[in-house]
Amino acid sequence: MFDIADLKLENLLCAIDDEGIATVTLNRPAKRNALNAATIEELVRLFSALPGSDVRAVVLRAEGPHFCAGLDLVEHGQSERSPAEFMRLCLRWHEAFTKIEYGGVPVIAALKGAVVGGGLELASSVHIRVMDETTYFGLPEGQRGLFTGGGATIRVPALIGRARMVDMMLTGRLYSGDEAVSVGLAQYRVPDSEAKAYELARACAQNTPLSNFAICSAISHMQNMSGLDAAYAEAMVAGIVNTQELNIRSSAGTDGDRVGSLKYGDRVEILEKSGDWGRIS
Ligand code: 1HE
Repeated sequence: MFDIADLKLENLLCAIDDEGIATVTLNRPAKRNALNAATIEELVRLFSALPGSDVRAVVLRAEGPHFCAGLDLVEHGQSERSPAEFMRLCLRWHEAFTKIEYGGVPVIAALKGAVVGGGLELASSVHIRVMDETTYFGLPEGQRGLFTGGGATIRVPALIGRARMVDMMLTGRLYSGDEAVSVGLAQYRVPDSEAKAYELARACAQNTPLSNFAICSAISHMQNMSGLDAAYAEAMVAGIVNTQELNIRSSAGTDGDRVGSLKYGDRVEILEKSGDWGRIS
């Protein structure tokens, strides 16, 4: 396991429990967790390190009542960035969010309050979004004379479609409540988004790391490919994942209680994982 202290985090917190669940906290509540350049660099460092560690799932949460207010507008205003400087900053945002989406470790966001602008760009890079009653989503860039720079043009239409994103940016439309779930901005809406995020993280952590790696990287990669290339890549990934050796009790063969290795096609009734018994099919 890597040493979190080596990452020297100031705007994020990270803690890893005995089950391999990492809690990553956006920790600038006084600034509504606005993303300054330093926070982006910390996200890059942290999400570069987590996939190679023993971490099995990540809960991304925030201090304070709001998940994330997007780009740090104060820093942006004071920095007087040139076009080239802001372009390079956006590339660092892409680096951070690509690490999250393609890292191969399930990341579940516990959302609350404002998930706006770059906050929505961050949220849309995770694998599962859980919202509570206070959560709302917006892209206020259009009203502020800005444009998205952290991947919204790629990830948000993938969630809700191009027309809804254009509407959000042109008119400042916000989504909340059941509507946010029905359009695809969140997969779950519950009273306590953190409790649900941990429940989901523990469930994901029961899967084999190799399956999770494929689910949390290959599916995204395949969206970038032609259908023909994606089919080829899927076969390659399945070749690796579906022939992995598992510690299982299989009903295949004559010995229904056998503890042994799973081969693709075996009918598996129970799988021993972290001391619990779960059913897979
Ligand atoms: C900030 C930021 C910020 C708050 N950058 N400092 N994002 C936005 O357009 C959203 C801007 N923020 C808001 O709309 C509101 O702050 C919230 C709805 C998120 C929260 O409202 P509220 O009433 O709880 O807080 P507040 O009083 O507005 O702000 C509290 C403090 O947070 C205050 O600092 P203080 O030192 O005066 O106490 C605010 O300045 C600070 N704060 N939001 C910096 N965003 C790669 S391109 C991405 C492009 C974008 O993301 S555009 C969207 C930008």
